[in-house]
Amino acid sequence: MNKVIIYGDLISQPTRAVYWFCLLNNIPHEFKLLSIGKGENRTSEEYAKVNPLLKLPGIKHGDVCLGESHTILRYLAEEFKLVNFYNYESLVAKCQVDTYLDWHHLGLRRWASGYFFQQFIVPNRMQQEPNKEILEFHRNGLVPAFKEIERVFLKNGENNFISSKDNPTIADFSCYSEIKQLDILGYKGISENFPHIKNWMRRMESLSSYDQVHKILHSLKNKVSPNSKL
Ligand SMILES: N[C@@H](CCC(=O)N[C@@H](CS)C(=O)NCC(=O)O)C(=O)O
Repeated sequence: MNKVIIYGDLISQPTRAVYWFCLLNNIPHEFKLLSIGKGENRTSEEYAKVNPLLKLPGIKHGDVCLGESHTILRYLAEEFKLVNFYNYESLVAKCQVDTYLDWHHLGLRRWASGYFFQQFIVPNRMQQEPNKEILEFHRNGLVPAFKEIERVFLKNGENNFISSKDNPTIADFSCYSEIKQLDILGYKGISENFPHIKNWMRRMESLSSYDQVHKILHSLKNKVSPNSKL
């Protein structure tokens, strides 16, 4: 069987989601690093053929080339018959997972990635001061996003995982990767105000291969200024 070639950079949330999913499920794969910092995703001729959108991650599996992490996760779950992670045999169960995946980009990622960009990328990669208004705008947007995750997706603790009562699905990997990133900024909003998300994160962290995928985030933690006002 062909290996899945994953093109990515572990600083990227959707790359971590795809990579973790492959490791956890023993999907035969090879990880090809394209450094976002060096702009390699935009200059590699090989990658332009895999994902013409030029964003990370992308995969090549035999002749199949895909971009967009949610498409990739759906593909992997179906191709490798991982029915628990995306129940393609039950239209309704599948739609419940899709509801989260469709909500994710504007519901959570917009706020979490905007906040990360101002607080981490602007000072560390662009050597500029974060824009306080933009930072505050994204930080405020996180609160309703977390409320919706607790109320709608975790059903205030009734669900152990994002779109299912008892087992993680592809939606959990996407959601976790986005939220975990806030940790390295010392963001305390979840531990202080969102107990259901906090408990769910602990459950995700007990899954195998967690450490391998998140090493990079722990190493970046040291680079965040201790004086940052979070
Ligand atoms: N909706 C896409 C988002 C992909 C995305 O925004 N990737 C970022 C990293 S998190 C990227 O490639 N940034 C580098 C660039 O735009 O050049 C997905 O889920 O895969």
